[in-house]
Amino acid sequence: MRHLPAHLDAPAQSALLAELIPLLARVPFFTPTMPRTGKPFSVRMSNLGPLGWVSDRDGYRYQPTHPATGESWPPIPVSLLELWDELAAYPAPPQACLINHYPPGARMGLHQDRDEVADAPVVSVSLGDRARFRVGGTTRRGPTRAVTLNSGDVVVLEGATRLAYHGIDRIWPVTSDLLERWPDLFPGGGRLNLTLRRVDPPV
Ligand code: MD3
Ligand code: FE
Repeated sequence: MRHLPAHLDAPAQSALLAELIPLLARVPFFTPTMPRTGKPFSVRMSNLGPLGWVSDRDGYRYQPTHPATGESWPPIPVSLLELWDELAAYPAPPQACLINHYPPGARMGLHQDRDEVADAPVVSVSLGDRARFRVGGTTRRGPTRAVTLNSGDVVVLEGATRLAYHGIDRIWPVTSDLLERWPDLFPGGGRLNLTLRRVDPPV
């Protein structure tokens, strides 16, 4: 995995977040639930692009519309498509930008991302509070290592790490003031993570 600390400087982070705000008014955060059990995630989600990742009692899947409103996901901003072109070295654009919001205290358990074409990278952008990211190998057991992700950090998952187990152990509250400008949208601040994903093989 390639970790690019502070790949986005503070003005670029603000500009990106300002672009996302009106889009999030069209496709508000929803609370995904676990397949079968219906247990809610502590992370809230939305998506941009032709496809969005959703999870509910029926399972995980990509779909073209918001699970609560039925609205189409808005297009992925050009700035993020340019980031993909700069870093992904993949012959097709991303089809989904999953937006995760971690309120203070939210976590994401160890998992693999296996709902996409496996040979495309995933490009991740962190905004807001600092997080402890954990990444292991391609089995659930075995050693893991922790990586601190700060606002503006970009991570590129490619090659062997693309199918690695990974998760977010914790968010350190009030370690960034970026999300404070929109308290109605981000009560208590927290962290945003954007992941650019290619779902289908290139046409
Ligand atoms: C490592 N998100 O949305 S992003 C997810 O910070 C997810 O919100 C985390 O895991 C977050 O599925 C981590 C970085 C990331 C994304 C995909 C990966 C790391 C990965 C795929 C394989 C290995
Ligand atoms: Fe993941």
